[in-house]
Amino acid sequence: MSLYAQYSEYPFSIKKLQMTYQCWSLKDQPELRLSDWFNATTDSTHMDMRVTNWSAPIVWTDTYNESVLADYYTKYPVTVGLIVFAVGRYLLYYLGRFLESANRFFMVNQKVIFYIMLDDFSHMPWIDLDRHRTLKIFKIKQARRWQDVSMIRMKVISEHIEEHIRREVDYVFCMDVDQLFKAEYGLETLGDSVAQLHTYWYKESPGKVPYERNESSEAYIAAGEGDFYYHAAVFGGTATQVLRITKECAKAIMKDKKNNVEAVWHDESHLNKYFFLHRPSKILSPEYCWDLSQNKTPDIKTVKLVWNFKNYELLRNHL
Ligand code: 5GW
Ligand code: MN
Repeated sequence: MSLYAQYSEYPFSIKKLQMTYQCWSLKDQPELRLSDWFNATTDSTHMDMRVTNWSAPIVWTDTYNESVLADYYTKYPVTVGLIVFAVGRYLLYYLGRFLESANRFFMVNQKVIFYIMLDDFSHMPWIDLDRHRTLKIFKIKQARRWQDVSMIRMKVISEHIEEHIRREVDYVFCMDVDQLFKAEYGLETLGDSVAQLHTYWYKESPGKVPYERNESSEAYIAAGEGDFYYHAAVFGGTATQVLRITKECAKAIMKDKKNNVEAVWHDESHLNKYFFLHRPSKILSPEYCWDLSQNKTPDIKTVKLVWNFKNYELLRNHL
């Protein structure tokens, strides 16, 4: 009977077995040091933008050593989750091509679980996935206003990480679906908490970026404060950290709602406040989320992910 009780308390989980195994073998697992894989030496094109003043690496195309990373994660494998929302017309227009490109370029040769949050199972596109890739599909409710779609994301993500994702993956990314992978997006992007530099603002000083300036919002950042402006279309980290990020953002969003306040850039404003208070341990260059309609400057070498085109008429009329 007690055996049965134990069994039902700890249902079978591969991730748990892996964790147990990792505990046994933890002594043998050397930590991957930054200097082993990251080249912090600044060249003229990056204008001193390779390491932050709190010592977090800013990952650009020519800063990482792919083979060192591949060797390390072959010895100590990880599973990476990718959470994406696709509701209403975004499901029809973007999900298929987003997933096809992710299958091809996201964490090649690593174990990946795609978590798809959608509002209509019957519109789920059929995708041929490579080995090591799994899809999990969840149904969420249709939002009443378009602003709510991005706002409920934080809450829904935190609930799913808490309920199951944290036992299934080591690292997890959350991304907008209106994007396409264009080149390998790999192990160099993994870290405790990972933030994405925004294409439009990465060369601006903090005084000029669109942080929330309404003092009554939880997302408020005072003039002159802040480090970088981060794009909410990509963020990630360990499952534990992403749980913390999304929980805090969801809490702040709810608080604002109660006070009848809405930050101008919605969840992005709150994400920026979170990363201002809890600085990310790794930052991705704009090559990891580029807007192709921007002119490329010499610092943008290999674009790994781009914004997909938007037809606002078509996309937004339904909400
Ligand atoms: C629709 C109209 C306005 C705002 C958001 C939506 C919307 C967003 C939607 O109808 N369905 C949907 O799945 N989303 C999810 O939220 C997508 O994953 C989308 O990529 C993400 C953020 O919304 P975006 O991409 O319209 O936001 P921006 O900042 O890229 O314009
Ligand atoms: Mn988007």
